[in-house]
Amino acid sequence: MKVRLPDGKELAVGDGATAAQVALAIGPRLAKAALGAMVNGELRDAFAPIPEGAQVRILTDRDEEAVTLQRHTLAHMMAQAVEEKFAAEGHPRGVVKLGIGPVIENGFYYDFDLPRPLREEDLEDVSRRMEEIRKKNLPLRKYELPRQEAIERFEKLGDPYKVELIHAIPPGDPVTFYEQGGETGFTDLCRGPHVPRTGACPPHFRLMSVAGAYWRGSEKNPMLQRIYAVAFRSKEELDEHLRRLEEARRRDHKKLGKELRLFATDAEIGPGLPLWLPRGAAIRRALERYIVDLEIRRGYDHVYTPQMAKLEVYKQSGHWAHYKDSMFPIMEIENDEFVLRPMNCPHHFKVYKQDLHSYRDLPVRIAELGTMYRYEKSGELAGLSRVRAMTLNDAHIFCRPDQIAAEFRAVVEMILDVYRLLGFEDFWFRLSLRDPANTEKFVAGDAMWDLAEDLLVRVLDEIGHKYVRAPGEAAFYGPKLDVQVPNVLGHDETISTVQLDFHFPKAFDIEFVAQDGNRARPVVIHRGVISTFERIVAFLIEAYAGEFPVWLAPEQVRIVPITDDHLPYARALRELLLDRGLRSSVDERPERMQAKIRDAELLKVPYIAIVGAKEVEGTTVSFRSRREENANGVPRDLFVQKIADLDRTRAR
Ligand code: TSB
Ligand code: ZN
Repeated sequence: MKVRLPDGKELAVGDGATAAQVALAIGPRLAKAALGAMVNGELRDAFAPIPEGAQVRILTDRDEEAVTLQRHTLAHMMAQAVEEKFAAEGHPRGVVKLGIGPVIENGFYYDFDLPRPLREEDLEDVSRRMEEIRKKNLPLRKYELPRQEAIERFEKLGDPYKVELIHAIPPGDPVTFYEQGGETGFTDLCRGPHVPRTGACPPHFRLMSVAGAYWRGSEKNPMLQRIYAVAFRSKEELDEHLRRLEEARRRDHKKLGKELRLFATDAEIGPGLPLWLPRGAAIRRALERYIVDLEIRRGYDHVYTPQMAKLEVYKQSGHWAHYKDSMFPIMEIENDEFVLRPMNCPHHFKVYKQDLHSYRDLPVRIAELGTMYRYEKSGELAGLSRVRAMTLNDAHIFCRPDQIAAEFRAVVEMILDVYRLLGFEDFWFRLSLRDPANTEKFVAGDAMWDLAEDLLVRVLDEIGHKYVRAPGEAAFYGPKLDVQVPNVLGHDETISTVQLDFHFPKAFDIEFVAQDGNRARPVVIHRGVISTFERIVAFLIEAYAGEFPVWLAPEQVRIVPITDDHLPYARALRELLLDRGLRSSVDERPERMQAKIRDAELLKVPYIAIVGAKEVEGTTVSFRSRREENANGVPRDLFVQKIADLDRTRAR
């Protein structure tokens, strides 16, 4: 048969030749270096038979794609090392049971059922054993077993997990195994792909942690021990990754949120239900004032509506049919059923419907800092960034079809203005569309979906912003534009969202009086600009590493009197700042000045005003700041004005 090579040439090989045999037909040097291949654009290992006429590119350790093969084999090597370790400790064969061991971003993990919990030292030992296995350069072999034989084999070994996995393999698919180091080595049920020998894996791996993980992610199943590891092709990449992790740990909003006294969670209140402490609340209030003022200036009408409603309205909206899994269960009183709202939309529709709107009134933009409740699984909760009680910077824009483009554009421009202020740079647009293969997740109506998608694409092209399509990520009621902002770890989070909706206006019989006097349907644009205050504050804590600009800092000035004699002057300065709406405090503790300064620095207060005899005499302030050079003897009024200016202009 023939295969096609990257240079366009054809190569004749035996029928059913494997990737390794193709490499050999090209040349012995390549055959030695081959780790796998890209076959018709898909990653395959050296054992894979190549189909007739396929496009083949042999991979060596110089190819980035090969790292996936290496990580996968490292996962097997880790399992082998764990088996060897427990055997060396005198446990009988079969006591180590294996769950799954997949490749993940930057590395791999493996789940184990073990006779005892793993400790830090165990990881070092496992890592050493992996390095030995790597140096032994054990060859890998792939083989297939009849399903029944495979099941019996694991039943004999007393491994219930693998038996379950085999049962989950679709009928007709082969049950395949990878073995390394012969029969006395290590064998695993596995689909592959892998490198052909353990020595082809890089030594640049690191076992990071052990964590509990339920078998198949369900609390009903036994808890296994998951070892996480990272692996890279070069030491530089590994070091860079570890450095980034360290930086992310330093900035982690859960850690900083505690240290800086911003927010807390309490086991008795419940998971995902954060308490905003005074300092965190100050940040949130500054953001709330900023965004509400901005929206009022841009033609939004702000409202307040309740955080619960009758179930009926969420049946009417389709939330109950399509969003029930994310809702808290029903509350019953006086023969009525109520739910906590998971979204604010129905409330805003009812606000719109309080008046009869003519075509001249549109667009009507109803906005709210809307508090809502979503049942997120406990395993998915993450500090402030994924919670169960949240307040969204929400709005629903009711507009005529001929106004969609302009409104959509205005929202995108507002998003860009806000991002400029906050300093977001590496964001990207995700056009979240319906999954055509899974339409029951979304409200019916192909025509509506097509129309809405076309519109979004047209406006995006007009604005000239690049976007990435994401099938399956749409809201159940329409396609949306999500703005993805990478966090310190480089993971994208959805901050803003703009959603086009032709569904709800019909479901809620929302109308306006058209020019010809007839009733017509407006279109609704759902949009959130700064996301929920929970998510944005989590994000900003990490982006700024806790060092908030003056306008957001919980405490803008810490006033440090050198001795008690200077207390009255310090308090007077605080009054002056208060008069300008600025946040400060006087450190009245009987501590040394240096200790007070250090504590203010630990709280990342942007300005520390030091007042002593000289300052009292000249009505001045001396300050320290991470933002600029320290200064002595600054006239008091000038200092207050400086802070007021930084606050008012929201300087970064
Ligand atoms: C924009 N009905 C629309 C609204 O009109 C809506 O609720 N859209 S949403 O479901 O996409 O949620 C809006 C934003 O809330 C998301 O883009 C995300 O930034 C934020 N968000 C969603 N779930 C959570 C959560 N569990 N914790 C914190 N923030 C969340
Ligand atoms: Zn909405």
